[in-house]
Amino acid sequence: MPDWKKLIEGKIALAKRGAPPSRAKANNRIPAGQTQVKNFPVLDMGIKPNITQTEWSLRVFGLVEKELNIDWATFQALPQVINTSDFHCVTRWSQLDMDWQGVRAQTILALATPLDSAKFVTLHSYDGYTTNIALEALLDDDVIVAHSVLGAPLTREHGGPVRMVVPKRYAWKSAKWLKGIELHAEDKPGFWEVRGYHNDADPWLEQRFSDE
Ligand SMILES: Nc1nc2c(c(=O)[nH]1)N[C@H]1C(S)=C(S)[C@@H](COP(=O)(O)O)O[C@H]1N2
Ligand SMILES: [Mo]
Repeated sequence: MPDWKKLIEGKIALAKRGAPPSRAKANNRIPAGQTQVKNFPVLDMGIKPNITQTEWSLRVFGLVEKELNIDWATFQALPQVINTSDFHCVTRWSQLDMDWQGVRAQTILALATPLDSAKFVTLHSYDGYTTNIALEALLDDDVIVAHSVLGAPLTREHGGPVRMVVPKRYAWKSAKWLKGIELHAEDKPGFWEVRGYHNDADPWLEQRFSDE
């Protein structure tokens, strides 16, 4: 088992360490306090669940008209898109031009039909991780339930077989090893959000911590 306390403190220290001169770069794609990388770092809590395509399924539940349980074949049969976006981690790296391939979150949510009372979402992962996001933010065109990136299926370390990708938020909102999308009326802070990370996490507003 990972040493949770050490991992959590280490990660917060990384994210809080002295910011480089805080200004968005001229090309306007690297938000303030971020540095561009090209090696697609791996970040998580250290549990990397090994889920095969056969074992994988995605449950959409809570405030929906129709609860869904999507298996691999059903997922592959849904309309597939490629959306290229930039990926910003609160520990200060950004990787540009990530060509996420999969199904738009809005496509899956439309199948479940959210009730009018549904305003917030918890994403659930196979490693026990959770993160929260406003339903409206998940309905953006660029939010992808992804199975591939950079021309290949997602590796286990990057959240394969399937992860969420929310490009307009810091990457902790992009749940790896996705297994559930739960809709609520009230907001329910997730794993990092209860540990002081910002609820909204917009990298262009530098919403890193709720106390900043
Ligand atoms: N299930 C799960 N998803 C997760 C995490 C995690 O620990 N568990 N870490 C988050 C964090 S903090 C980041 S920065 C990104 C990193 O994604 P990557 O490892 O593919 O770069 O995954 C996010 N999604
Ligand atoms: Mo992160």
